[in-house]
Amino acid sequence: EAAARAAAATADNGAPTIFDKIIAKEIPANIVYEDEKVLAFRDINPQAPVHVLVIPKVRDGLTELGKAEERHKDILGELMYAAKIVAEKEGIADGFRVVINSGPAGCQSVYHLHLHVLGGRQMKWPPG
Ligand code: DGP
Repeated sequence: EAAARAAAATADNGAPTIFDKIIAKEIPANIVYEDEKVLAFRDINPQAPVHVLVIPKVRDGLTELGKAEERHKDILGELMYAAKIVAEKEGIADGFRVVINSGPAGCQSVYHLHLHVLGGRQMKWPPG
């Protein structure tokens, strides 16, 4: 948890993130779904048997949900729908969780908006 807090504390400075390198295929990722606008790949540090990140291929200022603007409404819908496609592909569509960490207090560590799709085990509430 300390490591997560430390990473989150670096916050958003608008710089490119590791996800740009994944989009550019400069570093490998285990891609589970891709279309024109969205890329989905397995989280490097999975918190559930299925843990997939869904990201926009073009960040367009969407570093975090808390900074979303009107123009991002379409891509926000694309991401949500892609999460459902990922859940179906992973065989967890009957029960899964979607999480967005936004900002340092939300424990966000990579400042390129992403949805976490989690499942394959019984999820608990409240989340940890
Ligand atoms: P968040 O804390 O919400 O910003 O989540 C960022 C997630 O990104 C975290 O769960 C770990 C994951 N992650 C960070 N670097 C990489 C990487 O290079 N590859 C992959 N596949 N996932 C990464």
